[in-house]
Amino acid sequence: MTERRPTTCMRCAVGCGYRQEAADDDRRVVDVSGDPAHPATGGRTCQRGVSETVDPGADRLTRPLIRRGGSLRPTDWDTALGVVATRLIEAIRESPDNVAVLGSGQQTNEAAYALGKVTRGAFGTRYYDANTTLCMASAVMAYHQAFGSDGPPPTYDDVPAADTHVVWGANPAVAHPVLHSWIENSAAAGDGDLIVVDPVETRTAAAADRHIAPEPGTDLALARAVLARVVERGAVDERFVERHTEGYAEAVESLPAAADAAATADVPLERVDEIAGALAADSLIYWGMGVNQSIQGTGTARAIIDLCLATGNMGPGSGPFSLTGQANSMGNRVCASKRTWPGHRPFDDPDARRDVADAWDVPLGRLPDDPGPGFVRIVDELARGNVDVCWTVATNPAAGMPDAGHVERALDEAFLIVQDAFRSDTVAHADVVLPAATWGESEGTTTNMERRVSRVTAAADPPGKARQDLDVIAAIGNRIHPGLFDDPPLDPGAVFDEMRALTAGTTADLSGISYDRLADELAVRWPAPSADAEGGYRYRDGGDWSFETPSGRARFSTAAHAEVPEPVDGEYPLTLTTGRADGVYNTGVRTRDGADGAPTARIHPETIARHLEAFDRGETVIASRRGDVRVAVSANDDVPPGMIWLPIHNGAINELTLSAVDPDSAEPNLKQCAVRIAAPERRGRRDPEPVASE
Ligand SMILES: Nc1nc2c(c(=O)[nH]1)N[C@H]1C(S)=C(S)[C@@H](COP(=O)(O)OP(=O)(O)OC[C@H]3O[C@@H](n4cnc5c(=O)[nH]c(N)nc54)[C@H](O)[C@@H]3O)O[C@H]1N2
Ligand SMILES: Nc1nc2c(c(=O)[nH]1)N[C@H]1C(S)=C(S)[C@@H](COP(=O)(O)OP(=O)(O)OC[C@H]3O[C@@H](n4cnc5c(=O)[nH]c(N)nc54)[C@H](O)[C@@H]3O)O[C@H]1N2
Ligand code: SF4
Ligand SMILES: [Mo]
Repeated sequence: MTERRPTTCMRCAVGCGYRQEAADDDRRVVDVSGDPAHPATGGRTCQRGVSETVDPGADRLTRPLIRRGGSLRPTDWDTALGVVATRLIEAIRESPDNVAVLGSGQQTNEAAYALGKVTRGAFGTRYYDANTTLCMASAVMAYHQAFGSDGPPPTYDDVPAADTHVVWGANPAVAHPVLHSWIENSAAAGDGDLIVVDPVETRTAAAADRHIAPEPGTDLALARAVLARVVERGAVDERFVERHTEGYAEAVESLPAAADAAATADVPLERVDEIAGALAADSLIYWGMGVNQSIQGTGTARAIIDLCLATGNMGPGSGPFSLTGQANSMGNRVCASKRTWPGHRPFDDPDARRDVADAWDVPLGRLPDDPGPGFVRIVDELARGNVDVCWTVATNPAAGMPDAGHVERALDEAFLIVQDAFRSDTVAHADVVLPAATWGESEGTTTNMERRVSRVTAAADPPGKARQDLDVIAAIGNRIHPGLFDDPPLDPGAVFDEMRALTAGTTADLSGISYDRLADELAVRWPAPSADAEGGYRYRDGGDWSFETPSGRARFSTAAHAEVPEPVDGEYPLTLTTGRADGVYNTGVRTRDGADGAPTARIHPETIARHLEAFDRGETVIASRRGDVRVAVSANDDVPPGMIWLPIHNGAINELTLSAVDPDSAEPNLKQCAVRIAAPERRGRRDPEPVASE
């Protein structure tokens, strides 16, 4: 056995510190345990994180593959990269926007930074985005609009210090178990209060002091009703509002009558008052995909921020705290993102553009002028035949995106390069497959949801010919723009140094964080402008508030509730929602065991009773305007009548969902669409493609 090396769990953005151990003989990770020395999590872990890290399971990609004569066949790296480079060069010659790149919040900071450098600096395409737009973009946009900068103000230190915990459209008992245990402990202490806002009685809701169940897609109305009651009850922190905010009068002016807004959300006014009353204590409001994944995601997240501003719930033990999902979504936004340059530098700032072009040693004119239309609309460009080559890295759009049938057709329109560790649904559409290393096999850093940068280390060798993402990205980058990187294999520490230098002096300053410092301290929060600085609660310079807006004040908002993009009607009378289950991760690439395994829909017994003719031996078909999926049924009264709940962890689910996006954040409305149930009559879905023997 080798010594235990510190690393970080890459399964969710809680970012638990691990120690991992590999067997000497075959260099596999054999054991992982919580690292008691880790400053963020102190040794805590959850079962899913540990088991997925030790045994990633599923079908690993071990050799590059190339499509010949209609099937994917093994090839060597030189051939695969040669073909990739030729296709990219031909495409870019016509126009940089002839290439699309889809990245991920599951890459290390180093790989994400390198991918941004290649796509923006070597290709110059505007069609670049990461799957974080399917996930946290609405929260990011709301922070940006309200505070002038991305990322939540509070940190984990504030959880034990808060009295009221409002969990809005999130299910941390399942999705962020370690954080959930801190929330529960804090709420259980003294006079603490845990309030959950979710149409479904989730495990988090069942464990709460109060569960408030709005009509799906009415959260903005509910948040406005709460603010209206806060104002009417005279519970506004006028001193904070007066000194540190702007737009309060307009916000109040724009408020609906509390009773009307409560009725829209189908929540009794007394329950609205319970939330308003609880906010008088030090309160954290956490939120998740039930808020973000909506055409009103940004507006709702801002309404939640407004509640914190109005009640003076800013500062230690309080504030708005979005629950980031993927392990490194936060890092992806700092290192390379659709809207910003490294360090959250504004996309259209001429100085930022010059600094970035200089640092990358690429012509300024090559940097795209506009940040592109976002993940979902990029794929629409593929569907229209406007993009010749698409490269996906650590994302599975054929399954993870809304209206997946349309996405699969779009992916077939382009020459598709898939860089993945596992045989994902997207691999079936690939022209070239680049096999990547994954957890325990890659070196780098990741950034958790409280902005803490932590090391990710390799204890094991990747299987077969798989290579670390960073090396694959650099190899492609150097073929398009020679000298963009050192020759692979790269030193991730040097890439991190290049990236952190570019963040110096920005709002997301990582310049004081180095691999040496991480070896000593294990994890450090940004902003860290020097080797002994570490970020804490944001926007509080020496105790005084200074937000990153032009006025230095936080901004109130005025958005008003609008109907969901696809309301139920006579033809499609039920609302479909999709969410996380225990022990299963996102599109479920690693947990399908090769079986056809129909997903299980949770449906209220009353709804089942009303549609009995549609059930056949415990199965039914859920149909939307875009597709239909055969499902097993579990009668479940945690789900309200009129709603169908499906787990997201099956490639078929998104055949049903809707590609409408929030106009501000470009995040899709994944949480509500209209469906009906019909008697089973199966429509085939593409099975995983057999691969010629390796
Ligand atoms: N076990 C597990 N953990 C995970 C993941 C996983 O796949 N599996 N994925 C990770 C990732 S990438 C992410 S982004 C996070 C996501 O973490 P969460 O945001 O907690 O996850 P979800 O289950 O997608 O959605 C949260 C809740 O939104 C509710 N909801 C649906 N519609 C509405 C609505 O109209 N209003 C309100 N208020 N709520 C609504 C759902 O009922 C659900 O309980 O989880 C991370 N952790
Ligand atoms: N209906 C519905 N759809 C949803 C959601 C929902 O709530 N409802 N949630 C959305 C959210 S929040 C998210 S984050 C997205 C996620 O959407 P996707 O990104 O499409 O889904 P994942 O399953 O996370 O895909 C990650 C891919 O990365 C691969 N991978 C893992 N590790 C590595 C690695 O180290 N290197 C490389 N190269 N590849 C690796 C995995 O094998 C997998 O194929 O799904 C979105 N889709
Ligand atoms: S809570 Fe998240 S980061 Fe922590 S061990 Fe579980 S999956 Fe990993
Ligand atoms: Mo996510």
